[in-house]
Amino acid sequence: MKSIFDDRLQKAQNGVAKSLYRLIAEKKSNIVLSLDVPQKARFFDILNHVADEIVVLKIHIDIMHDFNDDFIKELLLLKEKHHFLIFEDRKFADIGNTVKAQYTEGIFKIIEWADIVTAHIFPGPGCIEGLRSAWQETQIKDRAVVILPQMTSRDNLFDDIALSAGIKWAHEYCDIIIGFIGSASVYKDTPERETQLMYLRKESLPEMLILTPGIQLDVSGDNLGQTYVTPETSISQGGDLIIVGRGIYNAENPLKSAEVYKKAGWDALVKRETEKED
Ligand code: S5P
Repeated sequence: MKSIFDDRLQKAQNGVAKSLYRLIAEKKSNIVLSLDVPQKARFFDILNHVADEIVVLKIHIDIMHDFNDDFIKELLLLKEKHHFLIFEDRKFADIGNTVKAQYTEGIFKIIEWADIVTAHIFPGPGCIEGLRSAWQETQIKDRAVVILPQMTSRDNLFDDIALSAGIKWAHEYCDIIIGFIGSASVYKDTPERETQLMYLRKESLPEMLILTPGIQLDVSGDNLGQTYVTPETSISQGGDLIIVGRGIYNAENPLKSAEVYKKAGWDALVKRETEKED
């Protein structure tokens, strides 16, 4: 029997995308854990509990207290043991020369350990070229970028023009761009009730992955402008992976919560993919 996303795996050019498609099928999970927890002990405690349920660990390295090289060593050991990819949500947003330095230098040396990073599209393609140039020069085998043609924050300034530019650049830089951050809650500026997320799925290369943050089962937002939809809503509109943060790490029992999100995400994905085949 064909496993989920087999066709997309065959088409994928980037090594990180291939690994991710394989992990999704093997772990039967489309969960990206957004572990925005600055205390190292709590961070690793939660990660140790939920690592088998997730396929990607997304972090913001600049929020960690007491960052040092040991943090990365410990992270890489857990990656090896539990099989997940590491995603630094850096949201690069500058000229190519600057993002190249931010990706490779400083105390974090992100390129050395992050399989995936995020980049904004508004600086133009030079931002992507800067990251790609760093990747080519360091000759690290598998590195990937996810771009943001949408966001989940209330009243953001992303529009249909940004969306189309993101889709176009993802085509052009598909050696390093493996997909998008998507948001299910924004409608396109057209009479049809089509969301930007549906359009993103329809117009982008099939092998592109769509990762959707702003996911919670029981709440619709926070008091700082975040908006949430359920895993079902996001996946039915074209999201492939669900990014879950506080819904898991702030739960009384993060493992139980991760299991609930994993089942909701996986069931919705299997339903969508099965209906497509019929
Ligand atoms: O549009 C976006 C893009 C991102 S990457 N909206 C988001 O919320 N994110 C990130 O997803 C955000 O930086 C945070 O790390 C995570 C959502 O966390 P949660 O606690 O709201 O689930």
